[in-house]
Amino acid sequence: MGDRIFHKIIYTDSSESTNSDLLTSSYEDKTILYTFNQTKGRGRLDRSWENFKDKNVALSAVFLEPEINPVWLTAVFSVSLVECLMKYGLNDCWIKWPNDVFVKDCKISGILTESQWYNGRIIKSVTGIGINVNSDKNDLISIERPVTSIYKEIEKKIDLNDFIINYIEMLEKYFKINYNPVMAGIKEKWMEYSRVIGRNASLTEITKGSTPVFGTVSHIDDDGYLYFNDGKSVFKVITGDINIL
Ligand code: BT5
Repeated sequence: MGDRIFHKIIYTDSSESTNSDLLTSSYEDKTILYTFNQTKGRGRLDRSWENFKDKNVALSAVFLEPEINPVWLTAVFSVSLVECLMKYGLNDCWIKWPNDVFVKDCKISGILTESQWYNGRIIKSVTGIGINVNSDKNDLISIERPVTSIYKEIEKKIDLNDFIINYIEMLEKYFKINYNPVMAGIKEKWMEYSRVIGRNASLTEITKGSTPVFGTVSHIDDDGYLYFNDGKSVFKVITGDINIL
């Protein structure tokens, strides 16, 4: 099976944001940093990600000069999570393109990939995932949208350290195969778990104040772009908020 992809796995008692830590400090390539106490988690734009101390997981990995399009980092993180959740007995897990994992109608996880560029090249990408593991109804009620946790779904508390080990094993499995997610079948799995292909959907740019366009999703290409047909033309997007109608 060869060497491990993630050479260094670091636990920290607390972090404002594991993504920010990896972005602003010098860590070795493919270091993982995780905590159960993230205090200022970030989503896309200036959205926040709630952690709930010692109940949930925040994990990020750094990729120096990544050999692959960073969109596949997001894809590997989400496919790995869906398969990990299935092992814990959760049914009906799916990926809401491009960066959320859902159980039925509820968000259980969000992923954020951020990159730094120099001279037209990506010198560093950081992918971070927040996963609701043991948070209960009373915690989650503070979030303004339908959300869930593993605990809420299976009514059993999970050992967070075991969960981290299982999740990293899943990441290893998918990153190991030639470090090429397209080759490794990640694209197929991403499409399989993304319930958007062929569906009627609305698509909203993530910039503030934008209005949704309506149409259907045809496919995702090898660069991770989603193709959207609004009835007049087919155009491709790399990010956005998509909602199945
Ligand atoms: C995301 O953004 O969902 C990406 C979240 C990434 C968090 C990880 S944790 C490790 C690493 N370090 C960081 O600082 N960030 C990453 P977005 O698609 O923009 O969604 C953000 C929205 O998700 C918020 O506006 C809330 O509506 C919702 N949300 C916040 N906390 C949540 C939670 N615990 N569970 C479910 N939904 C949540």
